[in-house]
Amino acid sequence: MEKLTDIKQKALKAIQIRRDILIMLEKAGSGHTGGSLSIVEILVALYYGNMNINPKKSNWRERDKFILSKGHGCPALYAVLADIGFFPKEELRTLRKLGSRLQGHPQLGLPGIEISSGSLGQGLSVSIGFALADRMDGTLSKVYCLMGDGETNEGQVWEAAMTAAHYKLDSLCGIIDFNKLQIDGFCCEVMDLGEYKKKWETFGWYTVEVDGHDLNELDKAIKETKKIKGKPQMIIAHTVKGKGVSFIENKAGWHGVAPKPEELEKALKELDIAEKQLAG
Ligand SMILES: Cc1ncc(C[n+]2csc(CCOP(=O)(O)OP(=O)(O)O)c2C)c(N)n1
Repeated sequence: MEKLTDIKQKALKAIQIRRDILIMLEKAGSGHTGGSLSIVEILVALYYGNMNINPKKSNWRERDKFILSKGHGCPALYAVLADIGFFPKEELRTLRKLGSRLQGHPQLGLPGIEISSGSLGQGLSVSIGFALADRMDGTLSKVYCLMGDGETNEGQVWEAAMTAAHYKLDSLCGIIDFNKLQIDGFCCEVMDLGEYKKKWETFGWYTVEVDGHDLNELDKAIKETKKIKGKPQMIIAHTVKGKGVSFIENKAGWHGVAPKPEELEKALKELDIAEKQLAG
């Protein structure tokens, strides 16, 4: 499996993943653009070097698990899973089509997908289940759960937060895509999250804050959290919704809208420029 150590290679990979996301969303004619683009670097940092997985044995017991609790961001996950060989890349073109394994929210049955998700607030609880099962089996694997900041308005998240700390689940690492927006506005206006880092700390979690588009910072945080004993960990990743495409960035209106053909063309041009600049 492709393991990227060089930061430039990873940054180029992130551009390629953004391209795949936009192309598949435009083809589908619907879907979640903003919240897919914001999680690209988080996924690249996890999947291309930090997770112990084998695309040829997706149900291998000792694998690290990744739970996309903010299931609507799945175009990003599909692009990564296809790129590393969990399923053929051509399948990306079937996003949201009748009978496709790539539905608008992740469904069990697609290799690499651990749970069906999309009903927000549930992923952390399921992740606790995975982590407890691993502990009972004596399996030394890590469970990663990616949530949206808006998603953490759900009360179930905080029940799970208490539970994970109570059971000292140090194999569990949560990641928040802290893009400050949710479905129809800024999180601070819809339901203010307050002193967010302190909240997780008070709930008994080891907490680290990073720039969620900085691949070095993400890599460092993921490696740091692997060493923590006796506590679950939370990586609060500050991100920009719609990251990478100027006219999509930081706009609530791009939450659940796919690019139209002319918007796709414009977006791909921006990514081409970014790629050329990076390649030097
Ligand atoms: C239980 C539940 N309530 C409502 C929704 C509808 N919904 C889909 S995405 C979303 C906003 C989530 O915001 P956030 O977690 O910040 O996601 P992001 O901004 O990263 O896309 C909402 C309310 C849902 N999927 N599940």
